[in-house]
This record gives sequence, C-alpha cells and structure tokens, in this order.
Amino acid sequence: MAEEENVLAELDGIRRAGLDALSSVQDEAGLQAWRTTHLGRSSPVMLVFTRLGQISKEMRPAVGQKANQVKQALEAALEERGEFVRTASLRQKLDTERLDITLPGRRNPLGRIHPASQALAEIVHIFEEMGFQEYRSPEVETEEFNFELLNIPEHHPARDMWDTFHTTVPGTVLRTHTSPGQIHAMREMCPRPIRVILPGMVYRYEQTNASHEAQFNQVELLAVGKNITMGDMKGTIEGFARRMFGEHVRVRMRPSYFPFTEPSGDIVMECFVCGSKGCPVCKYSGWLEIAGCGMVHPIVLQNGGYDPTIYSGFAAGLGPERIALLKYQVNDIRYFFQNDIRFLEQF
Ligand code: FA5
Repeated sequence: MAEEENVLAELDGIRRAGLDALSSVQDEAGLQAWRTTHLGRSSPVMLVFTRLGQISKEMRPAVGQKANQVKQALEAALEERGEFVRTASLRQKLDTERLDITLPGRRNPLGRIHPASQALAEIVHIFEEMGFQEYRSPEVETEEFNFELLNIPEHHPARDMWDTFHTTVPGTVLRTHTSPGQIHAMREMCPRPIRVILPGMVYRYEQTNASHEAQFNQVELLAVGKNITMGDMKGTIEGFARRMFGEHVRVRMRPSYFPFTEPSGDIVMECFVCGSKGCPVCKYSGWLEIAGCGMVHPIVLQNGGYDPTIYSGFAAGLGPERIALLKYQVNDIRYFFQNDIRFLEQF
C-alpha cells in the first residue's frame, strides 16, 4: 500500500516539476526539448504507465487514473505555453522587423513589341484598311501545297529558289513562302471573290547575309475576281508603300519570274538605309526588293477551283523584315532574330 501512495505522491511531483520547467520555456526549440523530457517515451510520467503491472489490482485504477490526469495536465500546459511563446515571438517580430511601406517598389522591366512584329502589324493594318481580310494557313506544309499546286512540279529547277527544311514525315516541309496559303484560301472561298492577306513565318535553307535570314515573315496578298488587272495590283502595292513610307517614296516594279504568276514582277524600293548610295543591305544597287508579285497563273486558279476563263487575280508576297530594315534604317536583317536586348530596346 505504501508503494502505491508513494507513486501517487511521485505523480504530484512529476506534475509540479513539469509545470515549473515549462514556465521558463521561451521559444519553439525549448518547447520541443520540454516535450521530449516531460512527455516523451522515457519521461517520468510515461514510465509510471510501464510500472502499472507491478501495482496491486485494487490500487491500479487509481494510479492509472492519476497518471492520465498528470499526462493530460502536462499536455494542456504545453499547449497553452506554446500559444504564449508563439504570440510573444510574433509580437517581437512585428516590433523589430517593421516594414516601411512608403519605400518605392522595384519596377518589373516592361517588355515591348518586337520590331519585326511591329512592322508586320502595321502592314496588316494598312491592307485591312484597303479591304483585305486576314487569313491564316499552316507553317508546316505538304510539298504538294508548297510546290506542285503552285505549278512547280517535282524536279523543276524553280524549286532551287526555295530550298527548305524537311520534317521527318515524308513529303512534309516547313513552308518556304506564304503562297501555298493561296490554294487554301481559294479552295475555301471558291467561287466567291477573294481579297485576303496571309501573314506568317516562312523558312528557307539558305546562306544568311545582311538582307537574308533563314526564318522570316511574309505577308501574302491575294485578290481573285472578275476583271482584276495588273493595274489593280500596281495601284494596291503603290498605295501600300505610300501609306507605309510617305507620299514621296520611290517604288519600282521590275519584271521577274515565278511559276505561279504570269506575268511576274518584283517590287523594289529606294534604300533608306544608305539613301540609295549603295550598301550591303541593297547589295550596292540603291534599291531593295521588298516583294514578289504577279497575276495568278491560270493553272493555280484552276488548282484553287476557279475557272481561269472567267476569273483573274493578282498575288504578292511581301517581306516584313525587309520593310522594317527600310522603315527603321537597320543595316542588317540578322539583328531581328539575335535577341540582343540592346538592339530590341531601340524600338
Ligand atoms: C516568294 O516567296 C514568292 N512566294 C512571292 C510571290 C507571292 C510572288 C505571290 C508572286 C506572287 P521571294 O522568294 O522573292 O518570293 O520572296 C518574297 C519576299 O520575301 C522578298 O521580296 C523579300 O522581301 C522577302 N525575302 C525573301 N527571302 C528572304 C530572306 N532570306 N530573308 C528575308 N526576307 C526575304
């Protein structure tokens, strides 16, 4: 019996010692250490539970109950002290780590629209004002659309003008120009009259220089209807050049060859980079080619579903980066895709 009374007194001592020790705990680490010492597996109160078997049957419930009460009292005290320690620590942080919300913030650097995209958007806007509708066609094309349907049969030497990148799918290429979009647009809109622009990226496997990139944008122009003439084409392109560069800009159309137009031409503009004196951009000619153009070939009209004895049309393919070279007087087209922030920040 004396042994049981001793245990009950011991439990009172355990509780007192635990609570005393807890009152001096000041932080999270102290709370953790206290928990291990006073409530851990080898803590005095937990050891009482392991000794219950040695206590007489009559007294066991009383001792067990008291041990439970002590354990719960210690747990509740720990909870309360934890709350106190955390609140005190938060208060101290608020006092010492005060935020000065009047300090100016750090600005996020603001991006801007890429110069090639700016030129592209302006070109699209001008043609939209002239009544052309924007139409999108795929950048990955079949050889049939990129060449055959544009009257460039396999093994025709004209294919050399558009050496390209092939994909792993046989007969599928990255388009070399936006002209295959002509066939897509015609097939979708036939037999209605067409006035569309097709902007987008094109790819060529070629040696780059001041006026040639391997990846660049084009804007295709296509008008199909009854009685469309070369005069319409010339007027449209000259009208565009005046809006883009001003009333007095000098534009020339010179004869050229494309298998998908007949007759064909190139649009050349005076070189603003050198003031027409001659530079690497205009290959020392004083003029820079900005577009190819021509009257849509009868075979191409037919491939698009239009009867060439009834309908005619004109098409052109403009190079927005070439136009941007002239507009912003940049002396090398390769700057556009080098991602040099010092260049891009100027626009
Ligand atoms: C063509 O791509 C024809 N599809 C254009 C066309 C469309 C003709 C409709 C007739 C009717 P060309 O390869 O010349 O043609 O390219 C057209 C324009 O794209 C050029 O005038 C030039 O402005 C631009 N361009 C051509 N090659 C490059 C290049 N490597 N880098 C940057 N711009 C280029």
